[in-house]
Amino acid sequence: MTPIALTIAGSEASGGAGAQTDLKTFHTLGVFGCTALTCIVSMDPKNDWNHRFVPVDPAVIADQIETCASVHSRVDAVKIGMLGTAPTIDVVERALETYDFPTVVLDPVLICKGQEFGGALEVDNALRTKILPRATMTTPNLFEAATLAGMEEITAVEQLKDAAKRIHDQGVPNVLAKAGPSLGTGTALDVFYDGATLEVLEVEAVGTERVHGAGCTLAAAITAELAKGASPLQAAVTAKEVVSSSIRHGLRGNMPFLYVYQGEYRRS
Ligand code: PXL
Repeated sequence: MTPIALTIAGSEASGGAGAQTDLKTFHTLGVFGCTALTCIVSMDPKNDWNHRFVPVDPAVIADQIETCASVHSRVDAVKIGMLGTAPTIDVVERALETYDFPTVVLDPVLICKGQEFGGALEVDNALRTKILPRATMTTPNLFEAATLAGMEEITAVEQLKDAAKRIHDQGVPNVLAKAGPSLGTGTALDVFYDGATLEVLEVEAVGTERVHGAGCTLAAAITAELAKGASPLQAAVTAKEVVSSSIRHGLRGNMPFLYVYQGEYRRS
């Protein structure tokens, strides 16, 4: 049976990140994708590609999740991306309670370019208390890992390991704390922790510049692999390969950063 994954995420119109990226990643990994859009992001070419952010009415988010959960005989895994507002977090929390999906991967997108910092803090706290405890796996980047772990900053691998453990101890069974190329190791380095196994996962770094949509691709690939029955560690290893391929085949348009393309990844 074809595995099915749902992404609860924002639309990023260009196709470089968000729900569009999630669907492409699911497809490339042989997983049927469906969506519940939480917000519409339109990057502004007249204002440094700032995010114009419009939340979707919470009732409409609930409707979309209801549709996905009802149309398909089962949803094997759910990815949660950008939620963006406290009312969105509330409605997603209720849906997770109602449908009790077997696998939930949380990409804890904390701040989005263009969001007010004041609002962002409220959203961070709501994400931590209402969604994080319902996730089976989470994929924070360096900034998000430091925030969720209550650390000042993370500048070394040992600190990243510590952050992964602290986030695990908040009730998330599997944590992939991501540094990517940011710790200067010459590799793309992430730390996996599941309470027993602590693994430093490294692949050759494709570059060091910021890549739009890489984090979405990683979490979506993990979701797809978990939907197919992979273990969390194996899902993380495969997802890093998918991200490397998507960066290697990334597109360079008019934005000052590369954006990912998943379509050249070949399953072996
Ligand atoms: O890459 C984080 C991200 C997630 N979701 C949406 C986005 C972005 C970044 O632009 O727009 C909708």
